[in-house]
Amino acid sequence: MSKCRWLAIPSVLALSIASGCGGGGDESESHTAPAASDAGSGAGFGTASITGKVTFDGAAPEAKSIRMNADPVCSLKHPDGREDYDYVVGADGGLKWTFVYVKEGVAGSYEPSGEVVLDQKGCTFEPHVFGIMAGQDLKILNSDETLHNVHALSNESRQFNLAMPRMGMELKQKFRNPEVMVRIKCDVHPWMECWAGVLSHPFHSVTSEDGSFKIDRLPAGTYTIEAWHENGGTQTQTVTVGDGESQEITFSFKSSV
Ligand SMILES: [Cu+2]
Repeated sequence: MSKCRWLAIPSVLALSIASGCGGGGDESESHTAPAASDAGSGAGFGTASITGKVTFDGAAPEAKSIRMNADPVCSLKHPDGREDYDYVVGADGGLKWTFVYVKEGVAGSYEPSGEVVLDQKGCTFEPHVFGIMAGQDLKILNSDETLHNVHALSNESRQFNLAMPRMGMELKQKFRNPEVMVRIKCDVHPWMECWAGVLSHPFHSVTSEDGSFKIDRLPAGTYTIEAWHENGGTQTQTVTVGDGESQEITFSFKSSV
C-alpha cells in the first residue's frame, strides 16, 4: 500500500486516491479509448448459445423510494427519490438485474479483452449488475458534480476503496480472481451499491427489462448455468448444447422480502 496517497475529506474517514492503490496493484488511473466489448478473446469460442428469461413469480413487491436528500447534488437529480432495485419487475413479469452465467463446464482458457465501464451517475451506479473477467479492466467514471467513492468488498481479490471527488474523473481497477458476486458500494451515499460477477471466462449475461438473457459463442458442451439475483438468491440448471444450437431455459424467482 506504499503507493497509496491519502486524501482527508470531511464525512469520509480516509479514502485513497487512485494511484495504483488497491485492486490488482498495477492499475493506473490513466485510461484508453473506450471499448464497448467486455467479451474475452482467444481460442475456444464456439457457435452454441443459451438464451432465456428470468421471471418473478407472483405480484412484484412495491418498490420503495430512495431519498437522496443527504446530498443536494443527488436530490437535485432525483427530487422525488428513485425506486429501489430490490426487485425490478417488468410488465410481463421479467426480472431485471439477474446475473446469468456459466458456473461449470467451461473447459478452455480465456483472456479478457476490452474493458467494462462502471459509471456513477445521478448518484447511482450504472449498471447495477455487471459481469467482468478476472484481470479485465474496469473503467470507473464519476459523472456527478459531487464526491463519490468506490468501495469494492471483494473476498477473493484485493479490496479497493477509492475517492472520486471530481466530475469527469476516471480510474481503472481489476479483480484478480473469480468471485460471484462482488458488492461495490459508495461510502458517501449509503443507497449506492452495485454487483460485479467476476469470472475466469466471458460467458455471462445480465437480464434486461424483460428478464431476457443471452450467452453466446459457447463451444458445444454441457454447462451448469446459474442465475443470481441479489434478493432472490441463486438457481442452477444443466444444459447441453451442440455446435450451432441454441437452447432456451427459464428461471423464476420468488420474493424473499
Ligand atoms: Cu456516492
